[in-house]
Amino acid sequence: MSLSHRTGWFIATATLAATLAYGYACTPATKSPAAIGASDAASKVYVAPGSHDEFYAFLSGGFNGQVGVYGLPSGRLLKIIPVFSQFAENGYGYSEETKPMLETTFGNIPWDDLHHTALSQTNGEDDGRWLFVNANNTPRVARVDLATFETAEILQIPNSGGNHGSPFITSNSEYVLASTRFSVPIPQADVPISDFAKKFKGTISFVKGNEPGKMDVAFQLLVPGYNYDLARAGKGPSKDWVFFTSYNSEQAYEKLEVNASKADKDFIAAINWRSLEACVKDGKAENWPADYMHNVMDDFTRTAQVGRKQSVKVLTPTTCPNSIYFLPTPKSPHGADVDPSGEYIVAGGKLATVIPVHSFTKLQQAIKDQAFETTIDGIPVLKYEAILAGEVKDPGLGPLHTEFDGKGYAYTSLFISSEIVKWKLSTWEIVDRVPTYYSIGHLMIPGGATTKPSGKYVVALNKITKDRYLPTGPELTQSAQLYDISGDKMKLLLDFPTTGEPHYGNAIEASKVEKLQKKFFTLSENRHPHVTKAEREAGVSRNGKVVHVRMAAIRSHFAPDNIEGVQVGDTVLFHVTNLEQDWDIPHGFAIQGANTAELLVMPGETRTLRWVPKQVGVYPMYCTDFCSALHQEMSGYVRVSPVGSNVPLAGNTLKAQGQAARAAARGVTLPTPPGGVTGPAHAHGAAPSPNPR
Ligand code: K7E
Ligand code: CUA
Repeated sequence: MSLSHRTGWFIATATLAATLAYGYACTPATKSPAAIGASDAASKVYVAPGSHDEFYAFLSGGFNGQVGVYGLPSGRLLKIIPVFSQFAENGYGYSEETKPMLETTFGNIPWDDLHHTALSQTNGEDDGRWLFVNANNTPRVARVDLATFETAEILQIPNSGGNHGSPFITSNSEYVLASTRFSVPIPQADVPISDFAKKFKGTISFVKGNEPGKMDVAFQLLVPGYNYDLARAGKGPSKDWVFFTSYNSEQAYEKLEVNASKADKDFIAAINWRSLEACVKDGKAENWPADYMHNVMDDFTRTAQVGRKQSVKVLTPTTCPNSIYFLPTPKSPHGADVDPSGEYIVAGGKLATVIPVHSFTKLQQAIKDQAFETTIDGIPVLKYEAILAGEVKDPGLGPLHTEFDGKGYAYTSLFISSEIVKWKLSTWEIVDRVPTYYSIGHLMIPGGATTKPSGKYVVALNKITKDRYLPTGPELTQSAQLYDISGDKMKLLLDFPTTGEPHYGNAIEASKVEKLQKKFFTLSENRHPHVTKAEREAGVSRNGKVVHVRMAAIRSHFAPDNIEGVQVGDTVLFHVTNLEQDWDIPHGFAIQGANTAELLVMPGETRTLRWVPKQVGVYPMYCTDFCSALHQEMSGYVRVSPVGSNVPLAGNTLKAQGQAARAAARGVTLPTPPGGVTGPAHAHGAAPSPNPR
């Protein structure tokens, strides 16, 4: 590269770095909602009461560790799915059944940072079965089942220091990708940080994702100690390849802001996963010791099972040659996105003044021609000019991410200049640009990551909200914006607030997901060890200091609803089974002084709340979900006696009532605990009506 070219880069970089450091430079010219009349825009996002949205949008929650589910075009929030963080609303991560989902080799981690989403694909199209998401901080990948909208499985990623370039997916869901953002000693070791260049490495992991309950790290590729940022799998002709951006090829380990921004170009790593697979098959991978967990929600006990794995298959660029190439890419690239045809690989060089686009055809030719600049740790570096399809000139400041409409156009987010630019693939000319409010990160088109984007809307996922909504103190809601892209010009239709900080998201035609919906769990299939399948099975039992309460919940009572004989310091486990077999009838459970969350129990499932009473007294418990006209009656009491008290353990279950009745018939008087909790005259009545509606 010529000296003047270098100087140009340097000046551009210095300006951009200053802008990055001192805040976003955007000053919107106007606050008015772009060039479309307000009522026109309103009618385009109006979904009449009782009607459904056309798309489900799954937006990552960033620092809340959750996924927000929204309807598009209305922007209505439909659900929050907890994945890597505890969720007070339904007791996820607090109940005994769900706590193990958050188990890692670092212990139970009740929160994480969730950045990206990837819908499962068949033949390059979203199929609506699963949503994969990443945990950035303590590296993990999770599978959310879109029949239940629940986290079904979490796999920890070993040999990783921040799982950012994840969980992008190959076109038949063969692999879910995971790369380490921070290079670390691999395997982990006590080494001086200044040994970075010698000892620190990156890994790129290929996770088997297409068999429910069986996620696993199929193999890892050891790569130079850079920061691996984002990824995309190829499609069509490039479907056997994956593309990862990297930055910090300078291998800086301090003051990265300056020291990792020096080189003109960093790299996109182009990796042929078929060739890696073949190397593994030929026995070229080494088994390295590793320690990572795999937590699976069992479909029948509805309890998470924790598995621990002790080794991982590792390949290197030298043990598996011709499987990885570096594509020089200006400058500290962030996003790497592949167009629907699979030909173009678009980089978001966040400090670059152009948007570089690589050609898959040229890449293949360059490999054939050995058009290599150099080789790094066994990885050929291809010549930039040999692989470049084109550059989008003057796109704006801070290009990050690109999505596609399937009609030959690409849409790139520009963080610093707060805008989306629309440009034409193959001519690279910019055809439109719109402001975003403000500081857009990712953007998302329904199906935009697939071979068949819908091309109707683009959603801007913004970092800064400022004046867009009523102020709410120092912390403002995050902001998404919906633009109509069906015509030549993008039109802003709607702002809607989001939970957490959405990084990426996916949207899918509602019809693909709607038809898979599970309405309740089948009670007869419930294999929870403490299930109560009918009221007469409810009961209380003691095992040392542990009291098990098998409790039935059905409109509008608990059985038992009076419990005596619990002592201060006991661990009381309320195993609450919801006996309902109907859609949308959860019951809740709370007891005074419980220092875990409340439970929300879906029809047919069992959930357990742990309660350790600290003081004597009589404590109310109640249903927290307004389930019926007599919901307020759905309550009861637990009596707590001092340690060593002779109050017998008893609950007023049908079983207890039956025993009392049989004893009375034989002329025997059973010892009745104070309060008469075994008395037959209880409000449940004698007739065991299992399902009063
Ligand atoms: Cu926010 Cu994908 Cu984590 Cu870009 S990342 S903005
Ligand atoms: Cu059950 Cu309210």
